[in-house]
Amino acid sequence: MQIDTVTLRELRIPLVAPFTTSFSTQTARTLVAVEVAARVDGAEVIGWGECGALAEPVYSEEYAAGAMDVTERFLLPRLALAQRDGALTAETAAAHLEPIVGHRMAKAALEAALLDAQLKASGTSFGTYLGVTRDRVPSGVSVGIQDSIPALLDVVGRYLDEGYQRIKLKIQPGWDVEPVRAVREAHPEIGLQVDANAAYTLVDAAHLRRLDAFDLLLIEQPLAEDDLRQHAELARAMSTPMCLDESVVSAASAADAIAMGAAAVINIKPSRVGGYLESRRIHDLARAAGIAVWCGGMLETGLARGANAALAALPGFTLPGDISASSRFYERDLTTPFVIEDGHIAVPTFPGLCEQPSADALAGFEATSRSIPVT
Ligand code: OSB
Ligand code: MG
Repeated sequence: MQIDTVTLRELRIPLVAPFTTSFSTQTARTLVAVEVAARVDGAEVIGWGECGALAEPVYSEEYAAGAMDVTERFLLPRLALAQRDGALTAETAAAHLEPIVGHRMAKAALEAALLDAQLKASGTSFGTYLGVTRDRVPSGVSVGIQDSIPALLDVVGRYLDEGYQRIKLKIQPGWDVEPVRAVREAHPEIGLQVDANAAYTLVDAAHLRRLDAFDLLLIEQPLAEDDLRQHAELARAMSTPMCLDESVVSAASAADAIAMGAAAVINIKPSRVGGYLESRRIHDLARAAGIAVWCGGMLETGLARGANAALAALPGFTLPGDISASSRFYERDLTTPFVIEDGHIAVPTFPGLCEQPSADALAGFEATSRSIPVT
């Protein structure tokens, strides 16, 4: 393919309600949307990608403005060089970008836009490209830290009424055993799991073991991103299955975590690991190792929510993902909103990774934009 222009837009989209985790309270999603104008086999086509980076470097070291900068300054020039030989495809982009260290979310957004352009050019859906066999995936929801336990029970009850098939509670020191106990007592049968976003240390092991009483599906990332060995130690001390999010940034780190016994389950977030193609490799190696995976999220808009659903339709995704309806986060999405039906989200059948976003919605949410010729 030949890229002509890349337009980077920083968007700020209000959330339906504040989303509080151990690292921040977000009231809006600030994100970078990547639009690639390209030619594939002579046909002009537009591809879209969404960058998972948040406004601030609090989940990982990436942040939206930084992703825009690294894309313009370092990633696009490398793709420009690569395409001079006519060798650029979505599948080779990651190799061309490999000399740039890190910045996986920025790379993932660019790769997604190239893949979207390529698949739109051939009229192929992402699910077909991946070879999935399911046409819908069970929908889970991530519930932020609330002001009180009654407020939490109210929010959880409403999500269950909407049909969500499993509930993930964000936890942090001071908001863990009691909220989890309250939800478990109110709903003895539901699929329930917790996510600490690295808010604990191994010193908290005895306290975290108290969560073993609540029949949780898993505990996600209790310790710091680089604490693989300590996660392995904590995993041995708890009966709740250990799941990693932040620590797994590549197939290589997934292989290490599995070998060390640091992960019984892996949250695959396409943005965190550098894209959908690396996500599939992690899925493949985890499946071969007998490790369950599920698809995590970064409050995706319609530019990426459907692609996450397609990925999650691969056979190794045996646990419900954080793939909720658009309405979980947004009153107005950039594309046709994704809806929950009978507890599931449909795997899209449109060509590419996403629908063409609404020009009105883009304009309404746009903070800044830059169009960069790629020559
Ligand atoms: O840890 O999974 C996480 C959102 C932002 C950053 C980190 C996380 C999350 C979520 C939301 O839990 C998941 C979603 O997009 O539905
Ligand atoms: Mg997480």
